[in-house]
Amino acid sequence: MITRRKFLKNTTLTSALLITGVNEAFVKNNEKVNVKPLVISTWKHGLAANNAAWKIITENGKSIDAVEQGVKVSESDPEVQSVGYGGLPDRDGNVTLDASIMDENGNCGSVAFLQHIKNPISVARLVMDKTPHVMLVGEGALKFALNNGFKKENLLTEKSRIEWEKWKIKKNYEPEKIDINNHDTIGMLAIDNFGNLSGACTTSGLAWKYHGRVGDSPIIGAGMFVDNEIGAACATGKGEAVIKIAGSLLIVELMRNGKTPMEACKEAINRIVKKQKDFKDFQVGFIAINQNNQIGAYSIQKGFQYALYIDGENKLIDSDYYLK
Ligand code: SD4
Repeated sequence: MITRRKFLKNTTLTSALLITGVNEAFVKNNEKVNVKPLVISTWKHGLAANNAAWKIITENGKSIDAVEQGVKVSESDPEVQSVGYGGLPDRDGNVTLDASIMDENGNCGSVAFLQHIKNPISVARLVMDKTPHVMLVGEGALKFALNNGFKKENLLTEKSRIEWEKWKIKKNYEPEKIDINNHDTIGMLAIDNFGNLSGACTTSGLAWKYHGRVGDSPIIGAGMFVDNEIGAACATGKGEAVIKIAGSLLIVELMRNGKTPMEACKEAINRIVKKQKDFKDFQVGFIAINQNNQIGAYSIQKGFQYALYIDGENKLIDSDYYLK
């Protein structure tokens, strides 16, 4: 007889299969049994980020350290033009970054509209660990980073500068319509060997945005949210659309009310579809996990991918989507 596990191994991995509860943990006398660690993150560059996070998880590290170190890989990679160093600038040519992080105890930190710092996620972590606040923005966030030993750097790479120059000529400085191609934030969720959940989200935001624009990624509850009792979620795509429905909090609350991560991600996308008439013109994707080791992912448009590291394997998976 073919076991479910073998069947899954022999079958092309689709998100539809992954949500059926492949990795069930259960709670017995308040202790988690069969906890399976996992790392999940958005887009293809999530694969490299997952590797760094997984290393920490396998060394019995904490999920909060795993997600921080994981997304730092994308932030530091100049080829990833949607996150950190090398990110595409705003319409005035400034690379401005947003990031947030949240741990299993509900502690969180974020930075928004931060310039000149390559790894905003670590500044967000420091806001969480070292200040009585949750969020620092702009000049204040930069000052805080510099006071804590971060280096001021030019984040605009030659490649991104050239793209910006081309955009300026082509678009005549007209505000860009947010389309389905000009973003690729990394959001990452992880469960460690102790069954604890954490999340991180970091981005250079939408390319050619207005100077000073802040998206969903640093907004706790919009771009990312963690509740260790229930699960965690994060978002990618048009931040304005995600903020309007408080997307990540919505997903966690739907899971609290009994939805699986997949059902919850779908319902959040349905909410956008129902309330935002121009939904066909942009992309939003969500990923989510719960305390039963189930995962979910769903987007408006075709093309959203996520990277899942579980059972010692790191895979890129096509998300299911609304507009078929
Ligand atoms: C933002 N959500 O700033 C981010 C952009 C992005 O995948 O996701 N992209 O609106």
